[in-house]
Amino acid sequence: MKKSLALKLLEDHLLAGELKTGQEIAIKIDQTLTQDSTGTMVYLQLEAMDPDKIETELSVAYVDHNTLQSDYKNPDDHRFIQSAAEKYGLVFSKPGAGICHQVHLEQFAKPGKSLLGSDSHTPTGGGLGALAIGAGGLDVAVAIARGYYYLKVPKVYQVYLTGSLGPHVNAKDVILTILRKLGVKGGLGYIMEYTGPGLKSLSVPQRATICNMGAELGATSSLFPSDERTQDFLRRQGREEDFRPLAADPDASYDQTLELDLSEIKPALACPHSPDAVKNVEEVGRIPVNQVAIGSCTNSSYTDMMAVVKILEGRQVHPDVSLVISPGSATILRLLSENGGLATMIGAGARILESACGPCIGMGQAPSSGAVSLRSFNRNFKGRSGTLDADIYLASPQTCAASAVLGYIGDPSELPPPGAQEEPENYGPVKSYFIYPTDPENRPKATLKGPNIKPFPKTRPLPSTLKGRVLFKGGDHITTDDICPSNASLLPYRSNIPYLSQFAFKTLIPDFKERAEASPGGLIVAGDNYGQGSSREHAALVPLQLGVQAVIALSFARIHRQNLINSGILPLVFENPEDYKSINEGDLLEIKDLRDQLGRGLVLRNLSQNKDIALSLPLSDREKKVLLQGGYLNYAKTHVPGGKEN
Ligand code: MIC
Ligand code: SF4
Repeated sequence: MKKSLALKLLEDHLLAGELKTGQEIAIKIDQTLTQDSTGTMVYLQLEAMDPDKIETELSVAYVDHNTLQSDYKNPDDHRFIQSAAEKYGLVFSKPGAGICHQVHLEQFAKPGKSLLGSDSHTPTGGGLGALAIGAGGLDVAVAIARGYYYLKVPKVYQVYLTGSLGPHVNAKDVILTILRKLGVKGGLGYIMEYTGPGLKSLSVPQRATICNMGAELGATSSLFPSDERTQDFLRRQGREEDFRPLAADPDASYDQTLELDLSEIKPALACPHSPDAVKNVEEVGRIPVNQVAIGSCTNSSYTDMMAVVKILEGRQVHPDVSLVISPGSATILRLLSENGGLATMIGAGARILESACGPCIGMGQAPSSGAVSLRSFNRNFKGRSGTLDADIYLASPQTCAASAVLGYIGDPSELPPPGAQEEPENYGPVKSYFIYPTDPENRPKATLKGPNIKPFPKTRPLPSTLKGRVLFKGGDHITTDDICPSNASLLPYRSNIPYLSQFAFKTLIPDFKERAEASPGGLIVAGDNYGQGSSREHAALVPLQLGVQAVIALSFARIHRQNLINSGILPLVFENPEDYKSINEGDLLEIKDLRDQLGRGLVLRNLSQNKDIALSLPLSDREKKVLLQGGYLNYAKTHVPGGKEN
């Protein structure tokens, strides 16, 4: 069979299992990345496993999310992560180095290597041909300590590109157009693989933008081949030796194909409150805008920043607009400061932020009440900006910069084209923010924990009878931002699950915690795509802390489903969608003989309605054992893929 590149890379890394769609396999992980808001949990779990040495070729611990230091909590987390990196021999990337995905693309990701990251946008690395996957924190801790990661063999979705982008169009418009066509569930169970003659017109930073927002399609990963554009990028980054050509076999077979002519793509806009609520900018009319934010791991590359500079040159930010810009890395910030780009931004009236996630995760720059904020970011879920009633739109840096000048969401073609943006001949990557591992004998024996770093909640072995009330019934596409909200006041508590649990589901209902305390051992009922968005395992640990035993949904997002299993919470699926409609909040539910029935169809008795409901719980043998033992941590300590079983 002629193979896709995705299949080739999975095959190269296969440790156990069969490469058949839907089967669970274990793959070797070459590199990991963590960021601080998920990283503290990763390193607490790594400490609980306490390996003598790490099993990856390279593991990098970034600090880019919680960089606001309004008291001791965030800096204590940074110090803890640094001490864990030093103890276990990881590279520590200090705050200021930039956003993990941008920095990793520039300095560490390699074509053909596997990369697992505790952040859903890890597939950014697919832009240079890495097999890059986002996962929950515990999966990443296991990859560091044990070298493996389990996943279901995805199908492969070919996106066949022809043509080349017009002068006002950004790679962001490509992925927004794909989101418009396929929706936030469209990539579920797939690796998105980009092919076709249009490839050669796209640089690595443009490819990375497209792969980055593959996360919003729900895809397992996104992947470009490694070709002369990849070699060129690596040469400019001073690491041409990392280049390795990689491509699918000619005439490889794919499970699905989408054809896209890049020349036909127009400036696009994701409207509130979902990245797939996409229209073309020209379709929406003149929406006055109050805030424009440019940056994030999606669109903060050097060429993106220079497109913004060219639009701002000789112009002023509109009086009613606050324009904030966060360049993606220290390397980019330095280049902009050397070539005068920064001076142009400041001269136009932009507010320059440090190279970090910043407003993308609500770390500052919350919009005013009811404001319209236009962002070059990847997520516009309700409340994520820090202002519940703000309307967040997503667009390219070009559309953002033009709108900041115009005062309304405007098509960048209303201003003269900024011209093609060349990458610098030599990026001159900044290395001064990295702390590299020392010799094993010189490493510290202990980590440094501040008072806000609390132990993670203990998982429970599966009971034989599960009985509990429906604490909350939600609709489709409930995000991890709904389950465990994030903003500048909550992010400092990412190491403190008991505190965070007070805010569970706060964007949807005010009293989830009180409900959970009044009916211990409760359940959650939801519609399609439950747990979409972030990889944060906090969205499983918070319900675990509150005693939740199971979630019953029409379907689950990939990373969140695994996080639930890792935490010993059952991800149950309605066999018949009508049953979802019939269940009410407060109903008392029961499943008998759970341990014996696991992995088969389950019968749930709705005791309040005297009605039986058929559920399914498709599990691999490994997942079954993990649930029976009550969580992944203990299981992984001794498990060897394809080897002796626990
Ligand atoms: C996000 O963009 O939602 C985040 C914040 O980067 C998350 C990680 C987190 O919740 O800490 C992600 O994408 O996984
Ligand atoms: Fe950071 Fe935003 Fe990217 Fe998440 S999506 S890693 S918060 S920049």
